[in-house]
This record gives sequence, C-alpha cells and structure tokens, in this order.
Amino acid sequence: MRASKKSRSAEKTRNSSGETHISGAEGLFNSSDIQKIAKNFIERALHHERGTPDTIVITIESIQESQRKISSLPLSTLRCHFPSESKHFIQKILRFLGISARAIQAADRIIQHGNMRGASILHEKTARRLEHNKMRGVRVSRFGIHKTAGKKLGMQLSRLGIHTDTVTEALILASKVASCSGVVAELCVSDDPHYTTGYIASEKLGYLRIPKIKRKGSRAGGRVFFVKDGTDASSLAHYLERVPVLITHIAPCRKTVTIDEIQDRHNK
Ligand code: WAQ
Ligand code: MG
Repeated sequence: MRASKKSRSAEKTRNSSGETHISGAEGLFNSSDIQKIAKNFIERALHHERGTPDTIVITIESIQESQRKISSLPLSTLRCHFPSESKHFIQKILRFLGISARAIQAADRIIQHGNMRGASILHEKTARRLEHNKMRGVRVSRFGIHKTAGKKLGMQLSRLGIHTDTVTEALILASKVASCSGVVAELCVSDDPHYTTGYIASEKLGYLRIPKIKRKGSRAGGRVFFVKDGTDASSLAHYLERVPVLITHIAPCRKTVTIDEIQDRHNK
C-alpha cells in the first residue's frame, strides 16, 4: 500500500514529483488473509498523523516462487534518554561497525531531509549514493513471517511491552535487509512525527532499538542501508524488492542494553 498527497506549494513538497509521502506498507501473506490485511492497510492510510492522503494505491500480487527462509535478528533496546545522547550513540555504533564518518553524516542529511518512500543505499566508506532513483529510494518488499514464528515473536515482544505492528514489521524488514551479504548496517528513523524510537540493524549487533532518535513532532525520517565496497546496487535492489523472504526462526529479544555492554560483548 502507498498513500500520498499532492502538495499545494512546490516549496513545501521538497520532492520534485509534487507528492508528499504519507504512508506505506507491504508484506507476504496467506491468500486467506488478503481482505483483513487490505482493510488494515486502508485504515492506516486514512488515519495517519502525517496527513490525509488524496491517493491510496494497493497492489496485490500472487507469489509462486519458494521463499528464502531466515531467522529474525536478535532484538534489544539501547538505554538512551535524550536526542543528543542518541546522536552520539548512533555515531559510536556505526563507527564500531566500520562505517566512515562521512557516510554517517550523509545518512543523517538524507534522514533529516525525509520524504522518501524507500531507502537510500550508501557506500559505507565513500558515502556515494548507489540507489537508481534518489527521490524514491529502494522499497523493501516481499518479507513475511511464518505463523508459528509470528506467535513466538508476539509472545517475546509482549513480555517486553512492545508488541505492536510497528515493531514487528520493522524487525521483519530489517532481518531481510541484514540477510543480504553486501549490507553492513541499516539506520532507520520513522517518519511519523510522534514515533521517536528508531533502530540500527546489523548482522553483527542485531536489531538495536534506539529511543529518542528524534524530537517529538519532527517530520524527518528515512532508512539508509550502508553497503560494502563492490556491492552491486542493482542485484541488491532486486533482492530487497523482489525475492520472497520468510522468517521461520526467532532469535532472542532482550530488554535494555547500555552502549558499554554492546562494545564489551563484541570486543571480546
Ligand atoms: N523499504 C524501504 N524503505 C522504507 C520502507 C520499505 N519497505 N518503508 C519505509 N521506508 C523508509 C521511508 O523512507 C520512510 O519514510 C522511512 O523508511 C520510515 O518509515 O523497534 O515506522 O514506516 O520501535 O515511518 C521503527 C520501529 C519504525 C522501531 C520505523 O518507519 C522500534 C517506521 P516508517
Ligand atoms: Mg511512517
């Protein structure tokens, strides 16, 4: 699903297509669930805090190919109290993962600017943008979770008090992204003005939730995938957009961790 609104003034748009992105959602589902899911997606599009859309597009495709089966990333939440603290931690963690200061700055600019439907792909060292359409970005799709694994994940998230569609969908998406060999890390900030928890996801550190990643009321938001040198952006985009991936195994979900615990655990 994608919902958008024509902008009244070109200046407000910040996007030469003349459209403001309101909301988007996708997934891999059983055909028996189509009506329920479509209804839920339409609800979300119509009642979104980014505004009321004038266009909602729903695409339903039958997928015949077999799915690649993967595990979810282990989840934890970083102890973090202020946006200034989160900014510092994000830099520390991304540097720890080998990403250059230049690429971190570029990612910050992309996310502050916002209004992309998809994600940007950045070279982890040179900060070169590799996605073909820089206005739209790459939209990850065809990711889902097996019923049994979904129940197990739901129970783990409920215990932590974070069993929401937002967390569940973000974890599934991030697990698909991290399963690509060229991807070193993903940085995500929601574009919803009141959703201020974001994450850094990586094969190395798992899905690390970062509270206070932006100030309440901010319309900034976006996703950046940092990739290794030599990554072919077209094959990566093909995998992210087209290859069906299903979560069939759930890695542990933990409570909060401190920045020192993360570094100590991985320096050993
Ligand atoms: N593929 C690529 N990029 C996407 C996709 C997608 N399927 N969906 C959204 N984006 C990009 C796009 O630029 C959006 O503006 C931006 O990400 C944010 O999207 O554990 O809600 O749907 O509590 O607002 C994180 C949850 C929630 C953290 C993220 O993102 C937690 C969220 P949103
Ligand atoms: Mg959003």
